[in-house]
Amino acid sequence: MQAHDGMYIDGAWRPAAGPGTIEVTNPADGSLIATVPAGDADDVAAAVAAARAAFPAWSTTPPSERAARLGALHAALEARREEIAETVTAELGSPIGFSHAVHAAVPVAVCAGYAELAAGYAFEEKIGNSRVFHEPVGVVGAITPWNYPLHQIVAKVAPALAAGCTVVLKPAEDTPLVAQLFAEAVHEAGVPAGVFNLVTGLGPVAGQALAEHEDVDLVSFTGSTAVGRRIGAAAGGAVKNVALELGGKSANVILPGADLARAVKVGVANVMANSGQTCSAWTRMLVDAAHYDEAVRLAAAAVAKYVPGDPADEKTRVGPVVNAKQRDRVSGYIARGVEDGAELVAGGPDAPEGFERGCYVRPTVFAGVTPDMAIAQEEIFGPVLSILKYEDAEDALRIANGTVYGLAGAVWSEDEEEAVAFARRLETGQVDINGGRFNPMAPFGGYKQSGVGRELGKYGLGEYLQTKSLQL
Ligand code: TXE
Repeated sequence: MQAHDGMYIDGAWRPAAGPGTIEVTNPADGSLIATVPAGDADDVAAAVAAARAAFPAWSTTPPSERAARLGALHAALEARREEIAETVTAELGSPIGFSHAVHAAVPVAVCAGYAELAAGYAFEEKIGNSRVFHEPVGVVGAITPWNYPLHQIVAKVAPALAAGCTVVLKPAEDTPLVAQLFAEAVHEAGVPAGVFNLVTGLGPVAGQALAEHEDVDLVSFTGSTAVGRRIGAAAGGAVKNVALELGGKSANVILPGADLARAVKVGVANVMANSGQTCSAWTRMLVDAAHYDEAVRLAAAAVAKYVPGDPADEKTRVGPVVNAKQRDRVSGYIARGVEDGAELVAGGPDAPEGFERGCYVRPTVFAGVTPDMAIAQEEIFGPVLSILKYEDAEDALRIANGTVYGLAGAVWSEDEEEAVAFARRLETGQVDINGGRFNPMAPFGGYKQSGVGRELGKYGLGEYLQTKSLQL
């Protein structure tokens, strides 16, 4: 696959400061796809300097003009949809159908939403005798993961640009190619030099240098809780703004009387999508005692349809996980579930037959899971579903809220109002009611250790603004 051998800094592709490289591999078979430069602190410094120099002009560019650039960026991404889907399939291993429907389509929709929002946003308001201005925070350091690689880039860069901020992006080392495609689209959209900059590199080197750079005003990070905690602590020490989108262990609560067949089918699909590498995945299914055995039977039947396959094949529904480290981590959790006494209904810790060469994990369902087990508490980030039994609604609530995370969830009931009332008591940032659809403009973010701040829509834009009041 074609790759740039430099960094996109100040409107041009420039050679990296050092000689380091990152090999990008296809997790389906381990083959080398491309090599990109591994940036270091010098590349980060050059990118931050470019972003700082571009800030005065971009922050005072009329919002309508910023919106026009976002509209052009949307068009440039739209034109690359095919290439985006193929690139994500190659570097992440996501099935091509899912890459088209989600990895390409969602960021395009989010970008369109921000073009519209930027044009109409009230950057100034009047409160009594005060004029209140919402002003851009400054230079943003965006650090993104590999699981929804373009979506996570767009969810940070589009609102930052709409707000009038300038950006340095450090994408995940597993998926730098789609980030390069994004930089091409930014360039084509006529976004002025220095407003957006890309530094590919390793987390502990380029990522850390960006997070700790003293001329970065806001760090927006999506990734593991361990790294997020470090970034949050460093930002706190430097009195810097920070937005963190971290892990999850979301509950799918099926209340008695719900459409069980549909709730289980959608619940299984939710966990298998993207090989379970979704921070908001409903990895714990909670079912009442009377419907429990039937739910387990339905889940076993549903997961049997997720046969591992070649992600480039249109018919494949589940591909590999992103890399060998993730594969070993996920199969380690599956082994741990068995050791802890959970009942393996489908799948297991070994690689699926015929797929030993790639980073494949067997789609797995556990029954007999109790809330204290590691597989019910920790983020696995693979195609692994745990089914837990609850006694009554209060018990379901206790189990659902009984983890350190609070990112997402689902509630199913024949009575929508009952589901809404239950959802209001979940300690979590978003809940899907009876399979409600993803809304790219609704706020997304975590309660508890799932993060700080919100992404998407006007709340996402607000993260990149600071407020000034003038009393008249
Ligand atoms: O994440 P990392 P990893 C969770 C998921 C997964 C686990 C590990 O449970 O199994 O994290 O994944 C950059 N300073 N999520 O190891 O390391 C890194 O280069 C600054 C949930 O891939 O957190 C990448 O760009 N940056 C999640 C980004 O952080 C650093 C998505 C994420 O990588 C850094 C991904 C450092 N010291 C994983 N170290 C979600 N919330 O969706 C790494 N990075």
